[in-house]
Amino acid sequence: MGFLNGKRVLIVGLASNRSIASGVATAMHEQGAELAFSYQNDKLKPRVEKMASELGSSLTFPCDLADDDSISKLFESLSKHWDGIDAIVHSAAFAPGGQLDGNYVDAVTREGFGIAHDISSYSFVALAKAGRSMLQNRNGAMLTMTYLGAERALPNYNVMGLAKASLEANIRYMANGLGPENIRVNGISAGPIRTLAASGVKSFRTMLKFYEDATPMRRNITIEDVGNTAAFLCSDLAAGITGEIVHVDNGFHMVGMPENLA
Ligand code: NAD
Ligand code: 0WE
Repeated sequence: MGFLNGKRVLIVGLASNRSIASGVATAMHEQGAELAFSYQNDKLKPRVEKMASELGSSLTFPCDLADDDSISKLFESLSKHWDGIDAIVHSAAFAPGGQLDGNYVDAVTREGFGIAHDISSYSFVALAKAGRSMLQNRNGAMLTMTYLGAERALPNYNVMGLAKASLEANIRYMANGLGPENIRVNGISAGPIRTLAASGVKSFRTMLKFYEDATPMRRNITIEDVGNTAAFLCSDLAAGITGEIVHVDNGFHMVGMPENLA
């Protein structure tokens, strides 16, 4: 028995057991949720099927967030198994290689800007458009993952910072548009975690060390930390929370000067 008992949750963005989506899925499973998953491409299919089955789910469907037909098909397929969805978790982002390296003004291109905003922000409302009828009139919830780079300029995060700023505004407008249908929309701003999306980021090691030293909790965030907050935000315990962005970052975002430098 858990606080998500009887809830059906679609999770978009599972790629490995290090994915934030994996922490979310595990926490939600622990709280009694029934899960379904989408995967980006055939390469990820077997991995996602295996992780799903370990969480008691046989519901896995392909979905490329760049493609509206693919998104429609996801909900068409899922509707053959479920008559409704209680929550959709969006845990995906993408900017083309080269965008997240070096001076922002040099690195950004019109194409890179477009793709980053398309996959990392538009896709969240695209899921809402396609999943809306299945979320209606059942205390529905939507959740996405954002990062401090939306609020502050950070080295190398570059155009992804703009895309996350767009995603955060998207959360507020979606919350406003879907509230009358009893659907809540929230975001988690997670601290840095070593996932596939973080691999190859040059300054990542340094960044993890900087966070560990600067956060009031003196440690880095885990996918379990993010997963537990995600489970709460998608549950009826969070019934009064919408349009909100919860920082799950051990307090990093609110520190002015790190204590270890004083
Ligand atoms: P990850 O690599 O495990 O997950 C990223 C996911 O995005 C993958 O499953 C990938 O398949 C999916 N994706 C990318 N393009 C897609 C497309 N066109 N169609 C469908 N799926 C697509 O990395 P992660 O760190 O777990 O990232 C999940 C989310 O968390 C992202 O939104 C990321 O920005 C956010 N986030 C990550 C961190 C961090 O430090 N890792 C911190 C804050 C927020
Ligand atoms: O949102 C992210 C990462 C998103 C991401 C990562 C990649 C790497 C591979 C988007 N697109 C791509 N494209 C690729 O080709 N994070 C919050 C993790 C992250 O990424 C950084 C960070 C942090 C933190 C990049 C630079 C600086 C910090």
